Amino acid sequence: MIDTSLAQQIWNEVERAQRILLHMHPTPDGDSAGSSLALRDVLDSMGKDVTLIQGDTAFPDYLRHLPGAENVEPHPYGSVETEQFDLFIILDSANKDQISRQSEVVFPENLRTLVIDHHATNEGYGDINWIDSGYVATCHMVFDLLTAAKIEISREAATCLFVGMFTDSGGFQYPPTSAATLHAAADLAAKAPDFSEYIFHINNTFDPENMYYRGIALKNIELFHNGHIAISAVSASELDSRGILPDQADKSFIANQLKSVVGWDVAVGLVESEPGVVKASFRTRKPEIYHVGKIAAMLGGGGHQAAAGLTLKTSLDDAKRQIVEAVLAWENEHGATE
Ligand SMILES: [Mn+2]
Repeated sequence: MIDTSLAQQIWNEVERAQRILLHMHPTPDGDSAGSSLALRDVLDSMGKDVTLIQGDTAFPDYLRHLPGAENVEPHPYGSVETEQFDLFIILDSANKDQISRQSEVVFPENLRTLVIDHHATNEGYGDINWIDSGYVATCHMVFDLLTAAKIEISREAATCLFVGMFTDSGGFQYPPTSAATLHAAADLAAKAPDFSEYIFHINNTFDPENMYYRGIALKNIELFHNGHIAISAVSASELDSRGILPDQADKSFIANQLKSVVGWDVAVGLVESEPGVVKASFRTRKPEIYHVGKIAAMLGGGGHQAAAGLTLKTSLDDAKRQIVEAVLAWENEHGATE
């Protein structure tokens, strides 16, 4: 639930602004794309001059059929003339790295910033911050914000919000999915009755290379700490050997597969996207013991209780060592026992 006075403050801010900037975070997911596309649709209907930039990453093919995707502009934050905007609404981005990693993110003095996010690690770096890790998706926050102001949600915006809620919750599985999540999803589904077609596209838009990666990743499983930590690491040369692009190496999928094994409490998919750069995806089957968002944050990453991400500028072997050490340090501090 959004606090009434905060909702009022946010809408006052939107009211005052004419030129509004929105972005997507690096490697955008359904929640980043869905929340920004939906808000773009709503603000556009309100007569605002809205610019939605794709940010660091090319807009991914599997999200390209989302309504409004054609309005995404192919710029990173660093190439935008930010002085021209009155307000930057920053969605689903736990820190400024999630705005851009290509250049330092600076806000010009005249630009008001509004952060809306559900990552527990978000410290609130905007002029106004609405951060609530009780939400499973930023799309649900946007839904509540619109509902609080009794703003009409179009079929297109409803589709985008539904998709973000569905994907970020893993199909309504992950905490903190609640009755409130399902009520919001039901309202959105009523406005966008063909939601399942969009979910089909998202789950069935693979390249052969996605499968080649999965094959290598499942072959490379290693266990640490008496088998409580399972890590699958795929090197840049292995990607190369099958013509797999780093974006086709879905390490979150692999981490989810690993965590399905009884006893593999912390599951990590590692991909060396280029020599010396390792990207990690964390999942846990015991979020009450291992807050992987906070564990990833110990190494400069971030995320949620049961799902998190991290980039390390090091070798694969050193990345494994750092991650295992971070999990052990977390256990020592929080008294995780078997
Ligand atoms: Mn999210």
